[in-house]
Amino acid sequence: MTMKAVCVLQGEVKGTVHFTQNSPNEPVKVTGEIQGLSEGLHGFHVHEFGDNTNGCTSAGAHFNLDNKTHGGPKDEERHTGDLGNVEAGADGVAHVDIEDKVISLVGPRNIIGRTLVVHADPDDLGRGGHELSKTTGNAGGRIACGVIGLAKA
Ligand SMILES: [Cu+2]
Ligand SMILES: [Zn+2]
Repeated sequence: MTMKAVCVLQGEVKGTVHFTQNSPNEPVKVTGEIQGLSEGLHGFHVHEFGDNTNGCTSAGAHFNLDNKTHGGPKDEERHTGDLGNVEAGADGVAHVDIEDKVISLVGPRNIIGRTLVVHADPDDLGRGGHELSKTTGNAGGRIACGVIGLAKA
């Protein structure tokens, strides 16, 4: 049974991101477009709470089911919600096209009801040597976010 979810990102930049998972054991496909970004890489994560009452801040830390340290999406040691970066071109548009095996749309790794966040700066994937590298990737401010909701399959 295919599951689908969607997130409308709002803030300093705008975008729409779609999530599709064909079965619970298959990766989640993350696709979409974000507009208004500065050229280059921007940290892209699922944060733990679907709470935007105080803007993107109330979404809390990175969704981290297994109590791991921050990393890149291909790393063994990563937060559940660590999706790495999106990359905007000179036109400020990032075309999102990610497949991830750690997040899910069902079960304990379910991201539905949590918040997707886009950051001002690149996520250093835990390797930057900054004091924040191992918690946030030193990705800077939260320039847009949105709650991930169930979509029509
Ligand atoms: Cu984040
Ligand atoms: Zn993280």
